Amino acid sequence: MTHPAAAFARELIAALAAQGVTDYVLCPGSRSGPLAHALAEAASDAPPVGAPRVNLHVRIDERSAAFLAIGIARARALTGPPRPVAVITTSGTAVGNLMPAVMEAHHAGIPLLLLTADRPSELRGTGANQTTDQEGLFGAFVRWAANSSAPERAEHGGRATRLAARAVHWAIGETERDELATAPGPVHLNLEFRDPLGPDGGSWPDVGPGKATLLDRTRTRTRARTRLRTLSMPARPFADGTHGVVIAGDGAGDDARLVAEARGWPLLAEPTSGARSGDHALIHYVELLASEPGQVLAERVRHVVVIGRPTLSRPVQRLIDSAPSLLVASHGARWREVPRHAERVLPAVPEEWFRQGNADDAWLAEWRRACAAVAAPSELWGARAVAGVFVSSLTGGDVALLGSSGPIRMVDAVAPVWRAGHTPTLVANRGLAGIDGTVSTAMGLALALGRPISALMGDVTFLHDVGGLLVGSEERIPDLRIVVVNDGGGTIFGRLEHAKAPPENVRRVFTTPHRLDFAALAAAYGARHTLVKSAAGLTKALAKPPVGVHIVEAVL
Ligand SMILES: Cc1ncc(C[n+]2csc(CCOP(=O)(O)OP(=O)(O)O)c2C)c(N)n1
Ligand SMILES: [Mg+2]
Repeated sequence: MTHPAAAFARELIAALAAQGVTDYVLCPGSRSGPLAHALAEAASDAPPVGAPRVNLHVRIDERSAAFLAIGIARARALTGPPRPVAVITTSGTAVGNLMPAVMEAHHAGIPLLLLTADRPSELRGTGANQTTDQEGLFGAFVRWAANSSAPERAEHGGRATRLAARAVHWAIGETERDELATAPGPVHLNLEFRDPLGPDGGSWPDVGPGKATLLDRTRTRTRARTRLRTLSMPARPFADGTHGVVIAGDGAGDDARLVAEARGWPLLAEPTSGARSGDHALIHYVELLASEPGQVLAERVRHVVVIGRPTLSRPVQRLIDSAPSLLVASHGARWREVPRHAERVLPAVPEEWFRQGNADDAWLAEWRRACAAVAAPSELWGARAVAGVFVSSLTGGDVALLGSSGPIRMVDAVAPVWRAGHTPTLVANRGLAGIDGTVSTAMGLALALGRPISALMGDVTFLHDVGGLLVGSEERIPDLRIVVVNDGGGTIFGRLEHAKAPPENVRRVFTTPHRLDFAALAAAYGARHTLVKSAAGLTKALAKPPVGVHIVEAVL
């Protein structure tokens, strides 16, 4: 006889798959057993009749699993419409471990489906083991949360299918609310299961093709975007020849370059903007803005257009703060983080901004000259040099992940301006800029893309999520190279105001130095390890694409 829990789990997975959810990250546990059995069957070499095709990854640590899911979702978004990635956990503290990734996904606009198993309501508040208040645990960090009562024998089915449809709908940001407020994000389904939780050998249901396949959704979304692009904007938002700049933050995309070129304005593009190309993009813009001549130029700026979400440097933030006229578009998921003085905040770049104007060529030329005059500190070996070698090892089609703290800022300082259309894809968890989950995110990116990728991160960032290196013996190992900048701790704080404290205090409570043996660590996780101490050594270590996991430790 079929078990109600098992039947519900099969229907839910079948319905999610029909909605386009192909990737599942599962953590072990008993209460989530019905989902685990269903996924194991569907992902097996000989799936039962009617089971959907799914990509299954199994991880022990739920915090790492959820960041792995972020990596997978980021990879999917590089090649298509937003596609939710499911994370499955048992009850209790397992659920709480998802929170960091849920917060990042909320701010970065990444669709995650959190499927958390729970005791049935009659066992809650009775002292049952591993039972807590899971409903609503993620608070404002999820687009939608629903509790699903324990499946009953008398049920006819269909409930899991409807739940799946609504969950996907919310996760990809396709809601009826104000379009400005919608963006992909995490969704929580708290799923009660009553015993028995074991396998029942039951058959897979036919849930139909799914009300709307993701492909259909893409079409609706494209239409929505076109509509937004023609939103009525002031007929001439920028008078010809006015002095403006375009700031391209995380996730801006090529639109930022096109707008800068149409207006004839300089383009200040962060490395993960995807817009750091063409001849309007400037290098050394952070150093320029921090300098005297840069401040004089900044004072003459009339319009600041921000596309994407800039987070990396204080001089850029000051330019935004002091802009006499500020327009923001495609800023990311959470519009409350937009600077308060923005006159207009648009979900997408309006068509008018792309229309060619009569540019004041002298304005751009001044910026170019000023940037060229900023002497970039040259360095034989140091964090800048590592970033420089790392970035120059990347070519047009490459994807790389940048950790928070020093490394992404070094890349901002040294990365070239690429030829339009030849930019490597640089990604980073800039939603909340945490140093957590970075190894796992890189793993997820590499697994989902199915080709070698590389990551650059600091030593503390690496150690924070070193558990992300744990890939079980039954699991697929990605081809991933992680370049770790080992400068003996979190050195970013030494460049901030904290450095005024006595050095021994700064060391202990900010830098947090360690004595980690990275070679031993890599060996324990079955990863390759290479120690490099020079730019030439690093260049050599990066010459060939990685096979399996390869830790390149750049000791400063
Ligand atoms: C989860 C989380 N905890 C703490 C921080 C604060 N934080 C920012 S940078 C940093 C140190 C990072 O050190 P490392 O990765 O070695 O980079 P470095 O500063 O040396 O360039 C810390 C602890 C954070 N961003 N995220
Ligand atoms: Mg460090």
